Amino acid sequence: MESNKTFTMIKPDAVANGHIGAILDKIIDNGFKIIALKYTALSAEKAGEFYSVHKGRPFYNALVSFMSSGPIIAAILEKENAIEDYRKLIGATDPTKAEPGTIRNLFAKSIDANAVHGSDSDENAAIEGNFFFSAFERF
Ligand code: IDP
Ligand code: MG
Repeated sequence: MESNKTFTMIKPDAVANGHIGAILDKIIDNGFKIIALKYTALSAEKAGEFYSVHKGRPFYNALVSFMSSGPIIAAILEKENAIEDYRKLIGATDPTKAEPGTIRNLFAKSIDANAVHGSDSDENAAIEGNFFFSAFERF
């Protein structure tokens, strides 16, 4: 299991609000190398599949609907200690609790529209990266 990669999405709110460039700059400035990148969109079915671990939670339907509401950026990032460092860079799930200067503090409006996704484990980073990218799309 690789421990130097994480998977991220720039969510529909941050894309719609014009933050793609600023968020990618922040990712790169913090020492992450982008090894895969795409501008795409999730159907409701695909969003449901991606977030199936949250099925049954009260926010699941709203999450699926929000994540399929517009285009997203998907990316695989590489850095030593990637999972933990990226979770630190994005900040808490609820942006009102995210540390100043974190991506969610700067760009997120609410707990459901919270600007970015970040993997929570090496295992999930691999699953989530494989959900979006083939071997030919990684550099
Ligand atoms: P994370 O994105 O910080 O890892 P998770 O607990 O994995 O947070 O939840 C996945 C996503 O589901 C969150 O990013 C957020 O968009 C949404 N979510 C989580 N908890 C809530 C909630 O209590 N209300 C509304 N949406 C939530
Ligand atoms: Mg999570």
